[in-house]
Amino acid sequence: MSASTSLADLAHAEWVRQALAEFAAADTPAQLENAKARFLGKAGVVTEAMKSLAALTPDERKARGAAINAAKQQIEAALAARRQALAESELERQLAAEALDLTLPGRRRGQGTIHPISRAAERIEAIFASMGFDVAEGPEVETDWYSFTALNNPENHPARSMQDTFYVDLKDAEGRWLNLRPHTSPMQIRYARQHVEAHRDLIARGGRMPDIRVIAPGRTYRVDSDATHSPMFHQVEGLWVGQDVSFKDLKVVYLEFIQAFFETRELSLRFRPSYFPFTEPSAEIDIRFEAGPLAGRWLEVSGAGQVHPQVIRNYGLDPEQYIGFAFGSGIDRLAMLRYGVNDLRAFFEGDLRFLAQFR
Ligand code: 2NL
Repeated sequence: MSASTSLADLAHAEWVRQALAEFAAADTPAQLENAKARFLGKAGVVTEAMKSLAALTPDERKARGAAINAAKQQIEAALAARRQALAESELERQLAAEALDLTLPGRRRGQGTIHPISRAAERIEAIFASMGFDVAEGPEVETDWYSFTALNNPENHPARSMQDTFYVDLKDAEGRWLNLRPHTSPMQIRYARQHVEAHRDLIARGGRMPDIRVIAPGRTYRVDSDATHSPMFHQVEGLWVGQDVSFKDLKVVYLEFIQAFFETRELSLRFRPSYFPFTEPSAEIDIRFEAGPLAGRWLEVSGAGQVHPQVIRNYGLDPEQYIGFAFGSGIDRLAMLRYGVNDLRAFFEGDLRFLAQFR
């Protein structure tokens, strides 16, 4: 090996040492690429040395070329190692910056609640079910016969007028406009007629038909809108028909219901004479809390009465043999009293600040 070759080897070792030092000093990918250019770029030390090989003899070129290549490979290896080290530390930095705080509570989806009117209705259904009443639900769009005629409303009764009842632009088989039911009584009529039909043979043989005991809760509609009336409201009607039921049964059932609904025995009932076309005699039912924030005032909560003989006939029964008692209460009003709500409209505006209070 010639003397010049060993000297050149020394220079190559020095390039490698220098390149390693500059790569190590580079803190960013950009600085590293600049350092790389000084050694491996177009005008870099290594590239220039390669170009200078052309002037050498074949032997010198072979020896020198091998030495340059060896140095170039070491520099490239060092460059690759430093690139990877910088990439890894950049990843570490990013991971640290974007770290998740796993101790933070998760974002929960807001939980829905049962609407207070639905809650009141469910409570009413459970209470009457516990006293042996069936729950009947049915159409909100009704025929004239079920909403009015079957309930003994005279042909000219104001309830039938467009000032009081919503009509639908469709006619029934008798050519009369369909209505949005102004009470849930039509469902009581449907239920009673089905019950009678189901026991037709028994009744014809003079047998004893099982009593009709049913409540009909649901949406009802009247042309009315202010702080205490909504054009859509909720009603529950109750009906008990049998061969030996009496006004006493109505009183006992209603007292039991209202005390269970308000969860207090410190509650009295008062029946005041009234008038409805479908009951005779008829009464308004008032309640009075004997304790609590509402104590002392009589509050009207229901209409009631003995089912009119004509309505008994419309069930398909003989009013000489069957007697019935019925009541109708506003669910919205009961819910207002139960939950301390003073404006009926709050139930129907869909404001979550109001509704979320009923969790
Ligand atoms: C009221 C009055 C009442 C009835 C509803 C009824 C149902 C049938 C037969 C007889 Cl099928 N009566 N229901 C009876 C009396 C009063 O409601 O002002 N409710 C808020």
